[in-house]
Amino acid sequence: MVTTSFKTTKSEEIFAAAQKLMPGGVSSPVRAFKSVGGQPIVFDRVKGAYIWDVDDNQYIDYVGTWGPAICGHAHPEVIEALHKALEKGTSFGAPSYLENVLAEMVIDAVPSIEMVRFVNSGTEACMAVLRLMRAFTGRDKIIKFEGCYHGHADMFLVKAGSGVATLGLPDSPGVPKSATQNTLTAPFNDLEAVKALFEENPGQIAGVILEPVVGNAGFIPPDGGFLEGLRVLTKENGALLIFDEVMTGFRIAYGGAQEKFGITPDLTTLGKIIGGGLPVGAYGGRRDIMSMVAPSGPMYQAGTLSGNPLAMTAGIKTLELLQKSGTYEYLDRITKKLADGLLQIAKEKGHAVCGGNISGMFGLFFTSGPVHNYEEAKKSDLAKFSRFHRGMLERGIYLAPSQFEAGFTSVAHTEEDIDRTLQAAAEVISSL
Ligand code: HOZ
Repeated sequence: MVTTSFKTTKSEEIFAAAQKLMPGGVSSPVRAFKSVGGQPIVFDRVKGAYIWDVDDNQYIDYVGTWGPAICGHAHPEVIEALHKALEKGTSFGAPSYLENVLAEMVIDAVPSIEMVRFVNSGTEACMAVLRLMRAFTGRDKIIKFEGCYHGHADMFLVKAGSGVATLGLPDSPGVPKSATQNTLTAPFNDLEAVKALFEENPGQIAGVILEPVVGNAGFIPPDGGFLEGLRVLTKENGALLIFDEVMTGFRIAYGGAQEKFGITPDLTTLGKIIGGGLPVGAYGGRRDIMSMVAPSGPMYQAGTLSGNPLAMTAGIKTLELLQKSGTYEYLDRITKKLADGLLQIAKEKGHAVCGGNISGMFGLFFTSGPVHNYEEAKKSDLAKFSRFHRGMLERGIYLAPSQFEAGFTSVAHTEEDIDRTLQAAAEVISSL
């Protein structure tokens, strides 16, 4: 049932003003609702599994600030820890003990990480790891996968996912050819294509970088044998394997995709959850590779706010909360109930759909699928997705405003939240 109280008057006013002040009225493109259409929502506050807009509409939130809110928004223990940390100041620009604590937690959790460097975003982590893989191997070329998104640095804006996919943009103007001439691409889940690239570029490829579970082209899991195959191919060719676990790290398992699938890359990038909702990123990996990073070694990378005490504090508390037994089993259970439920409802109503979940990450495509890569994801009926998105929004369910973004649950989502979501989906899907 559409809530009669669904009004967006204040959102409209604020967004209209925002458009005169900021490009597209936003600080990051996808949230402008361009691909789904309709009035973007301007938010006021968050708590647990819920988010409220400036018109006081309440939504069950499956964006979770794009992943970090895995314990639920504004968890009281995170807020309390932040209050205490705030008393000591907001930035040191110098070493703090908090960095040791979070570094140790990350190293203990993530199989590939023996040393870690904190930065301020996933984009920054991926930029640094690119330089590092080139510095370590003395090679310039890299392989990335179509639809994978590794932040907005020039070298990665080739067949990129997330906002680039959402807006259907060609590779961005302003990126010189020289910046991307060493970026080779292959379809996700296509080992033969990767093999061919290695054969065509012998001794020239520094590394292969991927989201081990794609979240930036919608939700696309790896086929059986794909990650294993990449591990073998990179080793055979003297190249590094890099998992971009900005989304999957601490989400699909405490130790990320590498723990879940038992494949250990050489380097890993992280972000989102390890900052507990504050801006953060990190990259880490084998000690011999990380020792190349300045000031240990010659590969330069730096940041004024890196290791920020507030971000470290929120990250530490969030990881502590995730260590509670049953966390990932719970996430898996409720997210599976949601993903399976959406599929079942849509199929019963005769729609071509596919999708799934791994622990607290999920997705649904409006195509019969299965979807193994970005080309197949693009076959999804985007107009139908837009109508689905709007219908859900009007019923108090906030989904990512793009077919090409994964959904996220949190431990704060209850069975009742999932039931309410499925009830709303049944109404919306009937009317699509
Ligand atoms: N690139 C992020 C999602 N994959 C953030 C999008 C946004 O904040 O608009």
